[in-house]
Amino acid sequence: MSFTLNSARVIFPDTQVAEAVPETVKSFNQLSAEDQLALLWFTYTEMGVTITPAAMQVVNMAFADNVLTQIKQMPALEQTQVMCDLVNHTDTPICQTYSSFGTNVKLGFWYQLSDWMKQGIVAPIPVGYQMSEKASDLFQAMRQLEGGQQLTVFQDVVINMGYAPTGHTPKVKEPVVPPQESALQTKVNIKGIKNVTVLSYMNHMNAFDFQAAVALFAEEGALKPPFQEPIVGQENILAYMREECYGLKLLPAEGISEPAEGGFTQIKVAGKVQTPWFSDSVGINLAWRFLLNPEGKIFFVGIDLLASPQELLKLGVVR
Ligand code: 45D
Repeated sequence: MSFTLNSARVIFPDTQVAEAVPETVKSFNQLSAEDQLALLWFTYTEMGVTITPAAMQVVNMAFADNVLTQIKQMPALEQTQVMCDLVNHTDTPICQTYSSFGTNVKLGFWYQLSDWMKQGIVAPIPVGYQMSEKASDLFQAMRQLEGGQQLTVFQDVVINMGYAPTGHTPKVKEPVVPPQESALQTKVNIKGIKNVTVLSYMNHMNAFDFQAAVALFAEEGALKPPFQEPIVGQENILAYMREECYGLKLLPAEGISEPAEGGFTQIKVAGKVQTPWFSDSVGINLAWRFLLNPEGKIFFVGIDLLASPQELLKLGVVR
């Protein structure tokens, strides 16, 4: 018997995933636009970590310049309306443009607005805004989440704002960034793992050498990001990496490797990832679940957000 994508997805079934994230996003989406904006704003300003302004340099903000300038010049009420439209997925030109941005441009867009809100250039959340009871409860729940989980909620919410007509707006094409020069490249050490494919995956990702990382996959290999469906095939994975992975720092710590059916090998690695937005002030606890085919190519890798840091330590015991 050989693996299929469906049977590959469920390797290491005991991995405890941070289900609190999709649950929070779901309750969040049921709130009014005003409540959503206020709740995000209160959580964001309370998090106690600030965005690394240098992160904006790795983002192609030119794509958002027009819209940002437009918003900047609006009267306050209109500015608030634009933000509500984005949350409500209203069909407006700005919402459509927003939907065409890649993840980092969307995050950068809100970062710019938050900066202008602090400076009084863009309408802020009204001081003393009273959230509904539901929103206040969710705010308490958000506060309990680990930093990395809060960030994932933010990212998820921000990605889905705006209006995409047929559910599919053509994405703006961002330029391809060259990999880091080899002199600057670092090599990871993963306790318990000597597998060359897995080590090379981590090293290539950290060097932003996505072409080399994708070459480690089988032709029809798949990569499953947290809370998303798998991305299948080298070409699609490369496009995804170019859009989502620039500036990420993978910090794998420990792993286990064992034989699986049909000459395959399954390897689970736990560790952290840092996003360029917050560099080393937030570590996101993750696991990578690799399934390598008999040729040593990546047939499947699932990336999961872990429920708790304890999951990092349990590795050898629970799988
Ligand atoms: O007024 O190996 C609000 C893969 C609204 C690839 C706002 C991966 C109100 C393979 C929005 C609050 C990618 C899967 C204003 C690994 C309001 C692989 C502003 C994993 C102004 C490891 C809010 C990578 C702002 C992972 C400015 C898991 C919010 C990466 C900004 C995770 C929020 C990255 C930001 C994450 C959030 C990044 C910048 C979770 C960034 C989150």
